[in-house]
Amino acid sequence: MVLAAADRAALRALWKKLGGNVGVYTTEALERMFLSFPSTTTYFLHLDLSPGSAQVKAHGQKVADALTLAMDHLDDLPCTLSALRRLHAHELRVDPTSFQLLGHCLLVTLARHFPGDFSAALQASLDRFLSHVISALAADCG
Ligand code: HNI
Repeated sequence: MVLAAADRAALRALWKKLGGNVGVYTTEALERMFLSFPSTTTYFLHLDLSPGSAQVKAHGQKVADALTLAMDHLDDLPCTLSALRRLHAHELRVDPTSFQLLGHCLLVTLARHFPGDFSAALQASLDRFLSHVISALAADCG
């Protein structure tokens, strides 16, 4: 799967705008996911999930760093994310639906914070990016 040049340009511009705050938004997306879709908390019972939790914030930063890494390796996502794929698929056994829920919550979070930027075209580009990441987290690295 290949992202079109227009998608890449839109995504790079958005990431530039997010700057050092990607972790802030991924943390908010996680908190939103835990509240809106409580079944997803079952993977995180060992963490403090209370509002403002430092553990959720630290986890959000890890997810943010992984997404930024993915953004820098759009042509090689399966190999770039292979260790994370092994972790999520084999050790954590995360349900594929939960990935969709986190992606959805990230879209909603970004739409809330950047309403002026969040055109349907940007939504589509972000959705394609997240679909690629989620597929890579489920696919073998050739
Ligand atoms: Ni996920 C750990 C990235 C979706 C449950 N996850 C990580 C880590 C990264 C990461 C990075 C840290 C790995 C490490 O420490 O070596 N996770 C991502 C990304 C996505 C994602 C990029 C999707 C976009 N993870 C999900 C989903 C769930 C999930 C949808 C479950 C609902 N992840 C976990 C759990 C851990 C985890 C559980 C271990 C947390 C811990 O600290 O013990």
